[in-house]
Amino acid sequence: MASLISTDKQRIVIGLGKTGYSVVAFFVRAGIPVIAMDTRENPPYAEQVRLNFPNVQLCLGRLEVDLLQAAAEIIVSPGLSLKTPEIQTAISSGVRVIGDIQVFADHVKAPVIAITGSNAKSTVTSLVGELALAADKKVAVGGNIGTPALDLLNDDVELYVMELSSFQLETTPALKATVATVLNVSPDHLDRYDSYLEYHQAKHKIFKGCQSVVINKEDPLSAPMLADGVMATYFGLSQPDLNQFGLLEKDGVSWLAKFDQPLLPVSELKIKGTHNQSNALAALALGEAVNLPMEKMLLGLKSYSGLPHRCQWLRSVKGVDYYNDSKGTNVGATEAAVLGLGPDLKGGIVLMLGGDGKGAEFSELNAAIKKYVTTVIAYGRDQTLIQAAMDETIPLKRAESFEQACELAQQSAIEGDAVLLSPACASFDMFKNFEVRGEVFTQWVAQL
Ligand code: UMA
Ligand code: ADP
Repeated sequence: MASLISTDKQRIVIGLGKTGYSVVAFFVRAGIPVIAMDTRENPPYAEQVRLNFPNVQLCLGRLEVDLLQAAAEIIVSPGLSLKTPEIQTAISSGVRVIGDIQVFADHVKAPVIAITGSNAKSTVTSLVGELALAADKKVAVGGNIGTPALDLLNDDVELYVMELSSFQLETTPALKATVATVLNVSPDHLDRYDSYLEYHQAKHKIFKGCQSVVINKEDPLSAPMLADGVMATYFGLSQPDLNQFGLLEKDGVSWLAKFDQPLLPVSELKIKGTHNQSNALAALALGEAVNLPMEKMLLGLKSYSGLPHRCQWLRSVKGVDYYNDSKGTNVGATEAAVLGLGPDLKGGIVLMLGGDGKGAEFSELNAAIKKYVTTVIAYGRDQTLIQAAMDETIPLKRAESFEQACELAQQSAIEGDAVLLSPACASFDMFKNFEVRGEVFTQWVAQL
């Protein structure tokens, strides 16, 4: 691997979380000198670096501009914005600043499926991973979904399926994926970006140098400007045209289909909601782009039961279905969950909304809520913003704690309804992360 890196001059890795540690380990393995920096005195992986790589210089508590300016290259972790003044100074001095995904792209030898989007990234990434396994591929799945990209690099791997966040794409100027997709774009992370446009532009870096693209035909913001020779496949919930995946009605049965070819009845999917039909179609399109055989993919698709915390059905109590969609951390996700689950319910949805809205505009939920939601339960830090944004005709109850929100939701639901935790917010005001929020909800439902 060392031969691929042209200079032996000092790299600086900024951030000692999961990503930073994986980058330090990569450079150490390649024999490249590296300094690890973090704004924090005690970043999560400092101890592991001291223990495993005692020769790596640590620089903690602040970013040293002099060192940054003298570096051959800086590799920034996704949690830190490029707008950080010290990083800006280094960029102005002409130092190349990239992220771990660019290092990965520079060294990867097998085809890469690259997946981003405001929502559905993890679902589609894990699903494509399952489809590849069903097709007997040696597949590695990682990126924003959990395992840092550089930890996946291995000569035995035949296919990489990568979930990429806008934070990771910001620092990836030339990904050169085999196939790339932006599944959908709706506002998120507006506490980090100056504008929606800036966030959109970061997402679209995924298309740089790719061989083929998969486009959501229902979301114009997902479509790139295409260079000649780049093959495009489309997916969406309407009847598919040539080179498109979509839904086909045949003898009263709804099928996932490619053009005029029915592939699998929708009723055979374990993952529920129209948004998940869209996710399944996207996954098939991505798999096909790397030549996974359709028959094998359909076997994988039928057995895929989804990830926890994503519109996860928990149980039914007194005719009320409880769903954990704790990963619904922005307005677009919650809108999809409501519109996805609503049509199949006998009654309506009691929707639990709350947490840290990251600057989002909650009023964008009103249309979906009016269609399917009987009561909104607002809780957490931004509950006043949520209440102010909701249409006055929508019954809304405020809760002082998460437990009270659960109780109010239970009391508000009648037989045939669903209680849906899909907060449209990050969890950090009350919980360590969305997983803990989902687990607390799951436990509360279990004891009902
Ligand atoms: N930090 C500092 N000082 C530093 C460096 C980082 O305070 O010098 C802080 C950041 O502000 C952030 C935290 O440390 O709050 C973690 O940042 P990091 O870049 O070290 O994060 P990692 O542990 O390396 O995890 C990252 C992704 N985290 C982020 O983008 C914030 C993980 O996605 C990803 O799984 C992992 O790399 C492996 O690729 C998490 C995430 O929340 C799940 N992603 C966002 C999302 O999905 O919405 C984008
Ligand atoms: P991400 O990794 O992008 O956050 P996930 O697959 O974890 O995506 O799903 C997060 C949430 O996004 C789900 O809990 C659900 O509320 C919503 N969601 C799932 N599929 C879609 C879709 N196709 N379009 C919009 N929102 C979706």
